[in-house]
Amino acid sequence: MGICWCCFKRAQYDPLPSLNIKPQRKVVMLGCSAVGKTALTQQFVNQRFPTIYHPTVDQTWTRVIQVRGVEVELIVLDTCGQDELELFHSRYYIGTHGFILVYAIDDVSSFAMMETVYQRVCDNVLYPTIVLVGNKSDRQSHRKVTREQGQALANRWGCPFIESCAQQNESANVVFGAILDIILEREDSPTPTSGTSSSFLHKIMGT
Ligand SMILES: Nc1nc2c(ncn2[C@@H]2O[C@H](COP(=O)(O)OP(=O)(O)O)[C@@H](O)[C@H]2O)c(=O)[nH]1
Ligand SMILES: [Mg+2]
Repeated sequence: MGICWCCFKRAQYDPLPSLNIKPQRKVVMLGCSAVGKTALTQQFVNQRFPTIYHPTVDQTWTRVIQVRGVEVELIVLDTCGQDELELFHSRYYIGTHGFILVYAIDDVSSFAMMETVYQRVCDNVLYPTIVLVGNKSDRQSHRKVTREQGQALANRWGCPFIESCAQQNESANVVFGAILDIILEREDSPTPTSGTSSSFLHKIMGT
């Protein structure tokens, strides 16, 4: 059971002994199958890259992560993929704080699908918090979607854009760190804006 962010911030200054209750935030991995949703999730929660490909049934994972000096239990719902959009369940958006939309840079149809998935999210959530991820950045010689195309889409949505390689642990940490940072940033200043300027992303990208 999570506690709200305001209670948590108050608890930071509370002299009562720690109850070791961490605030929880939930994020959902969305995108076509085989783009690397599970690989990114596994790299983040278990520090390993899966060697066998299993088309995923929806699975939930958790990991405690420290962002902005705060320990948060991040719940990650790794979905089976939205190749068929009727597979867009209410559990994808009910109680969800952030959405990680993943395509593969070597698969143009997975990039095209991002628009449809985004619309589906927006149909159900007002001002959703999103990070757009172009995965498989190691497959440069097979690249079908340019970095500029990914960035342009993210600019249009007003969300951060990251190219990742799920084989690298650091890459997965950047993706999940970014979404959590934006979630917390928006909770601190809840006025919705079209753009998102994550200080975490500015820091990691040196901007
Ligand atoms: N080269 C490369 N392969 C990846 C990467 N991420 C995932 N894969 C491979 O892509 C396939 C699908 O990955 P998976 O995570 O299961 O995709 P999902 O269906 O979106 O969950 C698997 O064979 C993975 O090993 C990546 O960053 N680089
Ligand atoms: Mg999967």
